Amino acid sequence: MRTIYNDRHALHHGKVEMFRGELMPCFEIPARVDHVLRELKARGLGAIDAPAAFDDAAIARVHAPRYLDFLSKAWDEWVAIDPANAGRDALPSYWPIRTFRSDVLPASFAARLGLFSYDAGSPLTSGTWTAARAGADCALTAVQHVLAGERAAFALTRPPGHHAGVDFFGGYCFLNNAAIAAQALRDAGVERVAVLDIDYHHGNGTQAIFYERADVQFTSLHGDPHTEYPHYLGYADERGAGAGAGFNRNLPLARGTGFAAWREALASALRGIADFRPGAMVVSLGLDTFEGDPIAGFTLATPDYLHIGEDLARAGLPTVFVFEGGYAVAEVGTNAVNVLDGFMQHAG
Ligand code: OKP
Ligand code: ZN
Repeated sequence: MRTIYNDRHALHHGKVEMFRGELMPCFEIPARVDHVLRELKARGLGAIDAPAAFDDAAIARVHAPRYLDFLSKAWDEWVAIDPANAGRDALPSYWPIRTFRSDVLPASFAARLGLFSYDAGSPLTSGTWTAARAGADCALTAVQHVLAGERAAFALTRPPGHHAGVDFFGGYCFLNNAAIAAQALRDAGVERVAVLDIDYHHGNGTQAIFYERADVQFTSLHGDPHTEYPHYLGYADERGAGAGAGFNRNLPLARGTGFAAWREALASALRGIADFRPGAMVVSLGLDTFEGDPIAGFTLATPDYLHIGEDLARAGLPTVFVFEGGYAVAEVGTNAVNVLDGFMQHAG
């Protein structure tokens, strides 16, 4: 399987995130991708290519103009407030929750930082825009290879994307690479696209982007939001709305779920995807379902990821894999490549 990778991911390197009232070192670090890249090379999984450069049009198909405008200029604004800001990340500390206005863009940078985000765990850094933008190019390039007839391609990117919505960042995510990939497949003429999100955390951004659409079906397996981040979305009764009614499916699982129950949920998810008869599938590939993950609660083991790849291959669809979470840094490479390896062994 071909991998699309760009080293600009490392330009996004947050220092700290807010956790239990303290600023803690970030979990989402460049070394995550370094481990995946090393494992791909060690196991000779396939070509590792640089992304093509796309203009902003494909990204603007998913994200709002005022959000992209904000994000692309945010670091310069942050440093203009105080030159000392060059040495610290920008973190929001207030948000326009219910009853506040979000149509007015305040002059205050801090106010707009809150308007375009939903948590204090996603530091905006000097290289965030460059890294996220290169990640979107990786996803779009992976799409091109699949459109050209390759069975599958892997966008090895960070920061991740599935929590980012039309006009907000959060959950370490800034541009929604999986949504951008799905929309690009649609725009290239694939009539129905399935997005399958197997990250531990519900892909609230991807769900919201496609919630009222029947042409992109969203299915997610994740920790029950009653107890797990992102808490405010990802419940089983969210089935889509309007034209999208019936095209959203959430399979929340209790913290502590092991591979047998997880795999049954995956089988159910894949049956729903088959019923949709998609022309292609985008997989939000999070590896934070691993038993050793520091911020998640399932108990999947390293060999289980080979079986996940096998099950995904048996869906028989052209598949774009997009890297999402996975914070057990020493093991994330083996776990990710196990999925891709298992897939290729059963891709037929
Ligand atoms: C991003 B992705 C844990 C609190 C939760 C946000 C988690 C974002 C996960 N300290 N922080 O879905 O892997
Ligand atoms: Zn996650």
